[in-house]
Amino acid sequence: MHAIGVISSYASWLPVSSATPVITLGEGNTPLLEARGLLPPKFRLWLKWEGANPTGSFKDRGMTLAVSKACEAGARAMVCASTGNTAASAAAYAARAGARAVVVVPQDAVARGKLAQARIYGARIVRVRGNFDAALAAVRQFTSQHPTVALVNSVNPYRLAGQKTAAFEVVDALGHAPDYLALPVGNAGNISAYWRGFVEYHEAGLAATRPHLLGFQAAGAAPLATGAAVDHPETLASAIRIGRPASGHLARQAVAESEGAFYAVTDAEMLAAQGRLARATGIIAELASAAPLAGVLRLAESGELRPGTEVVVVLTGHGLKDPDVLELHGGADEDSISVEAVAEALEQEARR
Ligand code: AN7
Repeated sequence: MHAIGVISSYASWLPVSSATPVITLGEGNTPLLEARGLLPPKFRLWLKWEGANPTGSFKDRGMTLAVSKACEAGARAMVCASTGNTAASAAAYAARAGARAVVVVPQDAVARGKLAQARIYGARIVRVRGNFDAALAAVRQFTSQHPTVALVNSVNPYRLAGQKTAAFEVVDALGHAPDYLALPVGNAGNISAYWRGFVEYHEAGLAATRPHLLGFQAAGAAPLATGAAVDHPETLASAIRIGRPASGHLARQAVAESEGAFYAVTDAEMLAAQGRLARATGIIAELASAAPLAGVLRLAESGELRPGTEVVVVLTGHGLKDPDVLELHGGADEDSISVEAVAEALEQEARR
């Protein structure tokens, strides 16, 4: 039978039973696309396109499991703090489950498309005068005292269990683990989940090796790259504007075990990589998702990345959610012309 969604596709690897209601929107099974022309030919670059998930980000992999398990346990409402994508995903899966969602977001720091998603899915949106870290602390405090309200941030272990399926898909698609896996790091759940997935496949004999994990943060919000918590994280990549990552300990352990590293990239580097990606591949990834691409381009240039290696860059979310960032790339519309003048304009292009 054709499996729909990550729970049915990878049930034996997940903490589910016949008693678990499967709340799915058909997440996972996302494309692994080879990208030529971005790195020199001595590297092999693959893009794991997670913007192809139902709400436009990798969060759906963990949300299907977190919401399914919350429903199994009888929870009536889902709550999260979010820089945007978790809010959109929680709201969508709660809608699918017929449950309430309450999302707590930092005011003026969430991409417009993500907020619009949460709104149309019917979530209650609570905007706080504070950053993501403060919002997460508030919802953790509340849910610890209210067991019928499920906390669906990645501190919920079901989130990481669902998200590890992306590592399984990478190995299933390539037939082996890549040399390097590069991804953006914010609250540090996803990098920890990938590591778990690679370790489990390796232990089961389904992959001979495990990749080196390369975690990329925004320079103004880089607690793991610098080793110090950030009180006032700042970056245009609002998804990863996080100063005190809740899963920082897991991520540090994963990067150490994999013999990988954390790095910081600037907003300018991310913007350049976002534009290059779109022109070279036809993919619009969000700014945070361009962080690992920017970083890998830099490491390949500086010689830190061994030639002959295979690299997977995880593009975690869809760029269309954040039109304000896309507009920073310029390219304003030309003045309109008469219908009669169209032929002449096309003629010019045809001669180029
Ligand atoms: C596109 O939505 O934290 O290191 O609240 O949206 O697992 O946190 C989003 C994070 C990378 C970082 N790429 O992943 C939220 C939130 C995108 C993201 C990350 C996020 P983690």
